[in-house]
Amino acid sequence: MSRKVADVLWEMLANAGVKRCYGIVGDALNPVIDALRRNGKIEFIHVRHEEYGVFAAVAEAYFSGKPVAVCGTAGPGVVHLFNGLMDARKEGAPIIAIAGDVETSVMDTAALEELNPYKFFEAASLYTGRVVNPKQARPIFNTAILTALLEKGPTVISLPGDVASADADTRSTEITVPATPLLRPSDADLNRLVEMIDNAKSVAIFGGDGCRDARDQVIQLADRLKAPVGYSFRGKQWLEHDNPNAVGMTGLLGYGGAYGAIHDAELLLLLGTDFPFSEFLPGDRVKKVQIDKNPKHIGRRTAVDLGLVGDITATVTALLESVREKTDVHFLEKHVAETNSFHDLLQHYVDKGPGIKPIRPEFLAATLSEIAADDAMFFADTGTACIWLARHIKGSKGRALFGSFSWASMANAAPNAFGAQLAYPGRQTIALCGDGGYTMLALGDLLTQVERKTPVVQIILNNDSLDFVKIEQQEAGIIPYGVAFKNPNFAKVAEAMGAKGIRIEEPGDVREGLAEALAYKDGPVVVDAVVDPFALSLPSHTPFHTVKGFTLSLAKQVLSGRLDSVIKTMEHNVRLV
Ligand SMILES: Cc1ncc(C[n+]2csc(CCOP(=O)(O)OP(=O)(O)O)c2C)c(N)n1
Repeated sequence: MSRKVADVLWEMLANAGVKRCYGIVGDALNPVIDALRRNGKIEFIHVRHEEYGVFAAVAEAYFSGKPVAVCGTAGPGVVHLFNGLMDARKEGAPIIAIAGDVETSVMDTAALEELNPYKFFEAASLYTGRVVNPKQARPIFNTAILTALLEKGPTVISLPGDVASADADTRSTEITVPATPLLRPSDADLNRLVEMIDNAKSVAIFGGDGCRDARDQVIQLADRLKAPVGYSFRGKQWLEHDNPNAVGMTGLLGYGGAYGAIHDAELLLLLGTDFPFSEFLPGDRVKKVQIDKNPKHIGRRTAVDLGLVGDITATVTALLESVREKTDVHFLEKHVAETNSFHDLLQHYVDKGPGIKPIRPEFLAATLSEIAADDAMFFADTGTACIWLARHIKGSKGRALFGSFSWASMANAAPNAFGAQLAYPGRQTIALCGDGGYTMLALGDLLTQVERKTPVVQIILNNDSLDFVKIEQQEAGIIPYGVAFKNPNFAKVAEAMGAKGIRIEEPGDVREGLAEALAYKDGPVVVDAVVDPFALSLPSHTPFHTVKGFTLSLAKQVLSGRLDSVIKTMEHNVRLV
């Protein structure tokens, strides 16, 4: 049989390091999947929802740095990929989406399932190629693969069935991934930075995902400068653990002395971060230097005094050659002490947890962190799970923490953990899921995990509500509305679907229930944790309007006869301070 366009596709993807393709096939993709089967080097992961497949691929691609393929067909199946591809774009995961397209003979005729891929994918995709002629195959596949890998994001290959099954025009399926160049500022710019640092009485560091490979260098720099180190959610896993200068996070999920440190410093170094909450960053009173390998990040969240383009590892390594050691530890010690006292405060519900019913999520998360493996991979749904991950799950050299941190989609955690389990079999992959998120997307694909016997631990924070939104509404001074629902017993549902189900209602059962889940290796586990729906969480630095709004909401609820809920909220949270 002659080589088809679809054969070239898989051969090139395999040569670029793709190991898996997640998705759902049909119509235009039938010749494509037939070629995948013939090829034999790439595993097809048949999911029940295309979006689930993309979230799984995102976790694999983000952690492995290798490209991962996803597929959907045609119009509606392609549409289901979109939210996941936005996530890939925001989280920086190299994903190549193969989008089944209508036959070339009916393009632009409003055919059944027809979708203009250029328009549709514009917001998500870094590159979209539509293959209408076999001669385009090699250059389009090459561009899609390299763009995804080098720019770290999603690309789309829109492939009509007739072209996929046409004879290929090329014999070559080689793909050369260029080596990453060393990227750092010029010596003159580095000298300016050294001068600013040497002249500053106090320096703070705030780091993001760009510090991923620069952990040792940043910690060394912080040590040299006696600088407290705060971090974004994406920076936490690289900069928090085993770092005596760590002072926590700022922002809505914030904790510790990070907010104080970055506002009180004379000079702030923003390293590899595009932290989006400008209101939590200092204004003109603090001198700011931002270093990022993406020039578009410089100065967009807060005005900076110096912007340098460079990879954090290369730049900080160069900096360390000439920056002078500081000796005054006063500033550092103050903010580390503040961080320690905040940690004590956070321990309140952890320590009291065994005696409080409904179960406090803080206690659940802290217990999980304590008993999980040193190389466990944790994933949090957007929602309150993020708060507990940020504040109570401890990172380590071998651990991984991930979520839809920059795109902030619901329902990412279970598919993330599934993808991570396929990529890193044997490691604990643990999803902290919202009940809203789990029932939105993850439940159907529990069947995929069951079929594959994938030992993913998914812990559902069963609070009968879209709790995070309830908090948002309270903060805005709105009476919570449209956020309550009734859940089934998820453990029973899981058992009925062929998974292991564990329901935890008693605080005294938390440790044992979680340990049982982590020890189970024969397939997926669903832990149905009935947690306190009033486990309200305020950020470490709460802007005035937040407190005012929250109080306002309570007042409005009293006036509208919802005193019971007010009392419960007060009862449950006043103890925090
Ligand atoms: C796909 C999507 N829809 C809506 C939102 C807005 N949103 C953010 S958090 C949240 C609530 C999440 O509720 P749940 O999953 O039950 O978790 P909880 O906060 O209760 O822990 C919503 C609706 C979103 N981020 N993503």
